Amino acid sequence: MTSPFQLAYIGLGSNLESPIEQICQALNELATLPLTRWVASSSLYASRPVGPQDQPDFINAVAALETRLSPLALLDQLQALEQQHRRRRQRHWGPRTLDLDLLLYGNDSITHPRLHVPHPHMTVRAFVLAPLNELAPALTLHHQSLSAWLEGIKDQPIERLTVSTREPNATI
Ligand code: ROI
Repeated sequence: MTSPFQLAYIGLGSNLESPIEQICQALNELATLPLTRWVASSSLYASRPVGPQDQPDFINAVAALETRLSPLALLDQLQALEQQHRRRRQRHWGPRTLDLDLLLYGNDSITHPRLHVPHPHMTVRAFVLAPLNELAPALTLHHQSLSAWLEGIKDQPIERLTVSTREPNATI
C-alpha cells in the first residue's frame, strides 16, 4: 500500500558562497526529490544572523512540498542535498552554505533523536515565520497565528527581496 501525500514545509538558509544562488538552486533541487511534488516557494528574505553576529547576513526562504517520503526519509534527502552543496559548517550557529530544515510534516508532532517536528525554534525566528506566513497565512502553531508569533519578534528585522525566482525546473 502506498502512503498518502503529506504537505511538508522546508526552511532554507544560506550565508556563504553566493547565498541567493544557493537558495534558488536548492529550491529547484527540492522539486526533483523522489515521491515528492513541489507546491510553492516563498520569496527570498535577507536578515541579520540570529546568534553569533560575526558572520554574513543570511538569505532564507520556505518551500511547500507534497511528499510520500516518510519524515526520516525526507530528512535523509534534505541532508544529502546539503552535502551536495558541500555544506560547510565550522561551528554551531556559524555560517553555512546551505541549511535545509524540515519545519512541518502534515499535522505530525515528531520527537526522534534525529528530528523534532514542528521545528522547535520556528516560533521565535522571523527568518522562518515571514516566508512561511507568505505561503500559508492561515497556519497556526501551538494555537497561535503566524502573524501573532511574528508580532512577538518585531525586533528581528527582515527584508523581503524582489529578486525574481524562476519556477522550479523552468525550461526558459
Ligand atoms: N540567522 C538567520 N537570519 N537565518 C538563518 O538561516 C540562520 N540559521 C542559523 C542561525 C545561525 C541560528 N542563524 C540564522 O542556523
